[in-house]
Amino acid sequence: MNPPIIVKHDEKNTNQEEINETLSLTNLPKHTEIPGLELSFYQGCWHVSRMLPSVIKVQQKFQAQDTDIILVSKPKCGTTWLKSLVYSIIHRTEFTYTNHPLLTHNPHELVPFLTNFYTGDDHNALGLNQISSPRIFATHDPYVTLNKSMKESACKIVYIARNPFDVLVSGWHFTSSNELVKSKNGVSFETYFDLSCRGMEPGGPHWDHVLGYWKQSLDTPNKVLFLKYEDLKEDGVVELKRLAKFLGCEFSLEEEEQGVIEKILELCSLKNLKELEVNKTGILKTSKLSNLQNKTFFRKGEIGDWVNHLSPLMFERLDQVIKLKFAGSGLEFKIHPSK
Ligand code: PAP
Repeated sequence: MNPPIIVKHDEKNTNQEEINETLSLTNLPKHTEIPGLELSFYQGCWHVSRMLPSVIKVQQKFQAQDTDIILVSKPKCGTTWLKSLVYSIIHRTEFTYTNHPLLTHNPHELVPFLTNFYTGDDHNALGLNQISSPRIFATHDPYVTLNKSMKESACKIVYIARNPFDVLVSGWHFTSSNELVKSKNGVSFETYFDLSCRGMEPGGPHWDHVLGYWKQSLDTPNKVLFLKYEDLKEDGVVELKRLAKFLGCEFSLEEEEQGVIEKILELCSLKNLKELEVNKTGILKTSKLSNLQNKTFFRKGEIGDWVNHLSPLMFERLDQVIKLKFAGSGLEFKIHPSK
């Protein structure tokens, strides 16, 4: 096993002005409707401005290997969960369930975002070559911004989508817990809701992000696997089998009989991860976004929590946007739990 990849950020190495100039970011559309969190519009997607130089470096400099596994999501669609699951599937013969790295490491440490390697002077990117294959990385980038070598190599891309109503609520909670946002008196749910309906939240517009990968998964199903958070919640065994098969490491009959799939699901369940000391305390060591606490990644994890936040009028407005944007795509989302 590789040791967990903990990339520390040396703010002194991040000469933001210089990077902005090099990458000609200053003329991009920006908005500051979420106080403390400036967003910039790059290639059809709203990014947190201070992350954008790293996003562009990944796009320009990363070199994918054929054996890489790239996990992709719009923020708050199940990234943390997917990281835990894929890490556990890939490394399933290396650990028992009493000495598993997930028991002592936040999933974001075990499966890093690619942007973590491209901050400041890029010295962290050197570490990429020291990771043994298959390397597992994550990104929130939309398909248009995805690094060319990821598209052209034989690496596998796993996308996770989630119903836009719960994503919005999850996004608001997460954004509200951001120290920079809190220091500016936070963002109201109404403001965040309105921004999301206009596609102007981090990672938005939601529909463009999802549809970009949805189309790719239909065109190249062996290259891009499209998962839904709700399917994973309601039929984890079936989805994990699909996932392992796609990754080329199908569960054997013997493993199935031994309950390996169920054990992975249990290990990676929100209930289990949320109660671990490592996830209850501490600051995410790989985060560049100011003091992100490990616990902020584990909240309710339900299908349908939006009913506790959206008024009927709000539901109506977002529902209309969603119906319009996803019309004809064949893509549908479950917004209530089955049972
Ligand atoms: P990120 O994109 O910032 O990494 P991400 O992990 O995608 O965040 O989203 C967090 C959501 O996934 C939270 O949803 P909620 O706000 O509706 O509760 C979080 O609770 C949920 N989540 C985290 N880990 C798990 C898990 N193991 N199983 C199910 N849901 C999870």
